[in-house]
Amino acid sequence: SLEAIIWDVDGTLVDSEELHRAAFNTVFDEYGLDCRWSRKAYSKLLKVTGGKERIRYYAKLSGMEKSFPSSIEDMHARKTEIYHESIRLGKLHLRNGVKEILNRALEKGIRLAIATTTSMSNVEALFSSGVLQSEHWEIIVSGEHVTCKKPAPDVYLEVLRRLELDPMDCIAVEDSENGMESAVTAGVPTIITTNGYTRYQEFGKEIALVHCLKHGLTTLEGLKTPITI
Ligand code: XBP
Ligand code: MG
Repeated sequence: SLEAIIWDVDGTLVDSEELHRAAFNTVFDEYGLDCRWSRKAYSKLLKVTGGKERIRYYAKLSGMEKSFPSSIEDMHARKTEIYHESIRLGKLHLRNGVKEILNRALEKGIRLAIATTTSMSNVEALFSSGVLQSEHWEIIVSGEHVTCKKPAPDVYLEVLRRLELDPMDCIAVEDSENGMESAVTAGVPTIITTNGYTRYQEFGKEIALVHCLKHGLTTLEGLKTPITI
């Protein structure tokens, strides 16, 4: 039986990648760097998970390493501040249908957990702005809690360890190839709900795929065992 739903944050609970992109671009401006991530460029850069890792990868790729600050940590900390400020301004909302699924799950006693690449402080920003309610989330594992970020299975394995559940008694909800690989490698049946950035990624035929969650988790096409919550 379904005991827990494990959620990705970025792109799944909230359509946050445009806000992350804007925060990266603002920090590049503040550092006087002549670079700007377009939507097209960012959709490729999303293959690299984690903001710091993404900046480092780009600096190398663009041959601009020397122009980038020696502390990518500091630069990324500033990006996080900018991102928090935009959340405080009310720029993020739950994706369509998510609220209903969360409420339904809670009514049925299904436990809720988060497995994310982003930082704990970014999850907390969603709590303090009221986008998510902290009391609903039993377990939260973020990028800084594990050695390897997605697509490695570490975040999911840690969530499962803390839930003390078998992966087959859970489902994961993800939006991207990297997220899918992480969850599937940990053995968790996975539902993909795509967004503008991940719509054209390759998920494989065995994966349950929906383009939005507004019909809840009951009507997912392609799910071998329909989930009725
Ligand atoms: C999300 C990410 C994150 C954000 C930026 O991946 O890749 O890196 O884009 O977050 P997923 P930080 O949804 O698969 O967890 O800058 O805080 O790292
Ligand atoms: Mg995601």
